[in-house]
Amino acid sequence: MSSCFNGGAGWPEPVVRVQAVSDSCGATIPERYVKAPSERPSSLGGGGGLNNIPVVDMSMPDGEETARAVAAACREWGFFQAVNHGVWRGFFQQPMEVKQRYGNSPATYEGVNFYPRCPQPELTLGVASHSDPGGMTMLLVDDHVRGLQVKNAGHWITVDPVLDAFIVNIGDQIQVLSNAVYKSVEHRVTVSAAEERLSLAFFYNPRSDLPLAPMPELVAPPARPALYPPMTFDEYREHIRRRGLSGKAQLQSQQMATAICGAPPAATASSSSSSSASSLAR
Ligand SMILES: O=C(O)CCC(=O)C(=O)O
Repeated sequence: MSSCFNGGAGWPEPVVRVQAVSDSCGATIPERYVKAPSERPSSLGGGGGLNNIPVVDMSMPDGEETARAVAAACREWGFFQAVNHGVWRGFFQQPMEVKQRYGNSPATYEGVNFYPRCPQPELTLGVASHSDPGGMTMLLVDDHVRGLQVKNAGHWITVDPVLDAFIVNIGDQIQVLSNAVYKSVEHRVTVSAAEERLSLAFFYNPRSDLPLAPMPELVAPPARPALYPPMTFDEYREHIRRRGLSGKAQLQSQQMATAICGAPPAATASSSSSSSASSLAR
């Protein structure tokens, strides 16, 4: 991946010395950060710049209704903003030893993204188009600076962040487990000439050595065969590392391999699914 702000060896490893690049940019960005016209922020714009990923109110009294709203968002968008989640109050009221358990959990990975001002934002991206390789991501973003764009029906939708919301998105591993019922959707980040931006990402990932495959209850050939072969998260990350960020190409190539080679053996798929689902739930 190459961009003004996260250049070099390829996500997920952070290779970011972006402030230095930004400080020395002057009025133009270095050639290597200029995106091909089809990848620039203006490409495939649409939706009239609407900011319409679903917003789900987590404080609704009817839990079933909340679950339905989350499920619909995961099916149709792969993204939603969770508001009234009560995480802050609930979290900080916990005893210290409980709070400490949340620090440095091996199942999570936290990243801070900093996007400095950029003199030519129309030519580049802060983060290139990608889907998240893990289970699920929760983002806290600047509520006064836009930048995150989500692909929907072939168009880039700019997210309008709601104050104190978590932006939640499905990653590739949940798309695999759900046999593509829930979507891990392409997203990217634009930069601004006027304002810098910060975001904080919490990545919830499965155990790295457990083969993940579609859950048996979501597989019903011939109408709905298993769309992905079993693969551990380590193997999947290695696959991505070799290919670099490329939108949804990683999962699509797996899907193609399954179509050519046939469905994975049922025993492997079922033996992995229940434990993988619980590890993803962490
Ligand atoms: O900064 C953002 O809004 C999104 C960052 C992102 O896509 C990522 O960290 O994977």
